[in-house]
Amino acid sequence: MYQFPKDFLWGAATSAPQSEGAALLDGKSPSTWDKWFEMEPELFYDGVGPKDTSNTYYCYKEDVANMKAMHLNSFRTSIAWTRLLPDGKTLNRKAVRFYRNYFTELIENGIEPIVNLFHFDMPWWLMEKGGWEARESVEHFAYYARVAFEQFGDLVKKWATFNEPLVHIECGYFGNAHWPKVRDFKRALQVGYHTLLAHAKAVAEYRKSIHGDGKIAIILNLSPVYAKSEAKADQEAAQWADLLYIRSFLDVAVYGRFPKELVTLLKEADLLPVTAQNDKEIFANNTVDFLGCNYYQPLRVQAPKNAHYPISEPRDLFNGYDWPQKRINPHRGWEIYPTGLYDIAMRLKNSYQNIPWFVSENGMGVSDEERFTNSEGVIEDTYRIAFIKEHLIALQRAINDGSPCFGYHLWTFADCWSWLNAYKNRYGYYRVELDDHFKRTPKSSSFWMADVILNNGFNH
Ligand code: BGP
Repeated sequence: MYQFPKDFLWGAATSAPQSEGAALLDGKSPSTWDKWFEMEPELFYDGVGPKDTSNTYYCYKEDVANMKAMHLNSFRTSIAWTRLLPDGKTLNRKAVRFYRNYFTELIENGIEPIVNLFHFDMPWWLMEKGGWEARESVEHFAYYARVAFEQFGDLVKKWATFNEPLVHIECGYFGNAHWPKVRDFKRALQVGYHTLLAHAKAVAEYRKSIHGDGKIAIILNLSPVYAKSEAKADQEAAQWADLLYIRSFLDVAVYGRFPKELVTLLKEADLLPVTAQNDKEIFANNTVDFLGCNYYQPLRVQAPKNAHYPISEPRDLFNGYDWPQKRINPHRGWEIYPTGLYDIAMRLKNSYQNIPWFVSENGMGVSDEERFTNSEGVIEDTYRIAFIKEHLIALQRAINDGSPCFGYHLWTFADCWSWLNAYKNRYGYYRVELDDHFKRTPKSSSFWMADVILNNGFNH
């Protein structure tokens, strides 16, 4: 029997921009996603944009009832900044009503809300002023955080500031999957710096808030980094990837400072971001109470030819490297490697002060999932059950070995919209039918998971 600790949090995660819908209704102003879709709809899979997400703005009660039927005891979503403060200053009463109703509905059904503030959805008005590149975004975010804590802090006792800050930096400033889709390493570093400063300021706001008696976290995608070989060049490349992708976030969140090696390398290359005098103190005084760890797949690294550190095209580290034992999810192309979850769990225990943490996202995206529908109309997602099981086994081993993990959230509860991929890959315990009024139907994994939760574990 794979048994989990008492009071373990079993849940699922989504985000406001990926699930709510009502993208420009009831006072909400556009985020970068809403505007980008207006400009280039053809870039979004099947032309489905951010207004066609899974409609929870209208049917959250149905979702909560389904969560209850599955025995979930926790659930994460985010607040849309552009809904709560459409112009950055004015409180939108309709948003307050919506989120209070939503969180209350969860609580009354025995499901603890875990609420995140930023899930890649930069307000358009702020993007026009430079987005995270502009220092003023830090103050705007701190104000938004303060308002959110004031309005919902009596209901919500577990908060997160950012979801996967690496992703909006990487995809927006050294890739082209997020707005403003530029490729500029120096600008990316400035964006990263301001994001983390905004995180620390939001933590400070929480601790000052009248409702600040709960806990606050950041959610990081902690994909463990593995070098291709023992060769010095590959080891160095892995160290750089780890420094940039993992430690620059984890060290700030848990220790309140950037890794020395990173600062030295950036200084030598004249790439240090612009900072202000008291920033160091802000980082140092505002470390997190707990962490969320999103884990999908590891990073396999090999040294690029003639590498000089810092490498300002970080994606060069991952190109063209075929790991012979790789198991690939054929439906999404991502590697399946449950041991990675064990490794990161033990690293948090051993190198990050035994910080309490939970799996805030893990999951398996599958395209054209309707092909697995059985004669009773249920999607038989046995591949997802196998995926979750393997990851839970790795997680349980880490917990037995002392890693202080207190929960597991699947991405996601009901299929939701995903950025440029829209509904290409489905992740939910529940199917959402876009052509049939967003109708929800449970997949096999939801029944399997309901049993796991009831027993707080499972047999083989
Ligand atoms: C994470 C994000 C989620 C979600 C998930 C699945 O990085 O936090 O927002 O989208 O990945 O990835 P994708 O939707 O790209 O398949």
